[in-house]
Amino acid sequence: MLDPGLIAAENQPHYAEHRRDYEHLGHQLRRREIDVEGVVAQVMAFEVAVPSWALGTGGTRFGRFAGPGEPRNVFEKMEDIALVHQLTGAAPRVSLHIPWDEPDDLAELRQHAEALHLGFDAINSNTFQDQPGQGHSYKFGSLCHTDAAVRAQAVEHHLHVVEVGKALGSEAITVWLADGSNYPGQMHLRKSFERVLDGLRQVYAALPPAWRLFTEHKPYEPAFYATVVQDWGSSLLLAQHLGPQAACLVDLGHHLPKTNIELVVARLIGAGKLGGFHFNDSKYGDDDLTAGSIDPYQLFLVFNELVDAAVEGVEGFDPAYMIDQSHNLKDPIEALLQTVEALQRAYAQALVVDRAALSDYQDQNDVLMAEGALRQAYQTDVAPFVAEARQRQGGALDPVAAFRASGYRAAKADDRVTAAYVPPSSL
Ligand code: RM4
Ligand code: MN
Ligand code: MN
Repeated sequence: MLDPGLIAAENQPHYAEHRRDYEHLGHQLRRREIDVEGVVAQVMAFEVAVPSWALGTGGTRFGRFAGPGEPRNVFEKMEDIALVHQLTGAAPRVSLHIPWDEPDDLAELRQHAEALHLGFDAINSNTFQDQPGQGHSYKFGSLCHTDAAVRAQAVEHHLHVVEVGKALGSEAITVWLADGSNYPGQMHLRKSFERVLDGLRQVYAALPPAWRLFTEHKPYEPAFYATVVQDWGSSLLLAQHLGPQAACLVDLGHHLPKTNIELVVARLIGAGKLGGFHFNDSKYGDDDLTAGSIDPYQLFLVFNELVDAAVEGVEGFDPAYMIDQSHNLKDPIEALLQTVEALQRAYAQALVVDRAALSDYQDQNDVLMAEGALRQAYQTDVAPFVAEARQRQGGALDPVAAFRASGYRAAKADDRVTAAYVPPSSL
């Protein structure tokens, strides 16, 4: 963590200018009858979880180009996440991947998190890789496998993940399965789904009452012909069969190009089954790029659906917000600071939509004006609101500048000198 005085000193020379920008924006929006203080308060309340796997430099199957001062273990990753939270005021929880970031001593990790004022969000299972010493291979699937012994091992892993989560204070498990096939005929398409559902029923039965189980769909990779949970329809079927504690997780990168993701989100909200998000952005597939870097309008349109549901008070609407990115080129901390800002910005833009006007235009079938209501909000530069929300929570007016000025990465490059951390995504 940084000395709060350092953040204040970074903010100070820019404060007067920021205030002018903030007042000016407020003045503009008051003319549109927007509750400016309400928007800032809602941005301040926005929280997103950081994945433990995002703090080391990521890689592809072609290689990995590590940066200096990377965290070497989950304890150091938590330190970096605490810094992201300190600078943004919006990242108070971590989403762990098991067994990638499973510590030997769970109580010690929980204490470490508490000392850093961090909590734990949904915990992730991993049956897409074989682990050393494992009895059965997941080469041909885990919960969908034809061999009952493999399926039992995969169920056992999920039960273990729930136990780890309980010890840390998580209240949800995210299940993304690589299960699928590469060639027509390889896998029975209908029965493989039934086997997955059967396995998830066993996991569901072990959930504590306050827990949720998120099913995460993905169209392809590593299965290149047919993935068992390939789309939101399959995910919704699972969640509906499992019961009220199950819901669907939307990873923005898990859609084929040009999929209307905001429509997927609206459908899941309508079905009472939107469990949460893995935020990122994508140009082609599961690219895991910085949220808002490729299609910020789509991100805004997704948040527009979320704000719409919140304003309407849709029953049971309580999605978990998480990031799922791979930082191959950018400094992971800087990429996360940029990500949080992009999410807050999309949220603030959605909050300044004139909803009453939009609704009237929709009723009147005034296509141009309805679209214009969304465009007007999207084209509003809400950056001063987001900066204001950050600095009111002790964060930085410009988080990346404050991070660079702090010398944190250089100091860690000196401290974290043993063997470089190898992220699982490069294995
Ligand atoms: C998958 C999926 C999961 C994530 C892994 C690392 O594509 O997005 O959510 O846990 O990658
Ligand atoms: Mn994901
Ligand atoms: Mn993914």
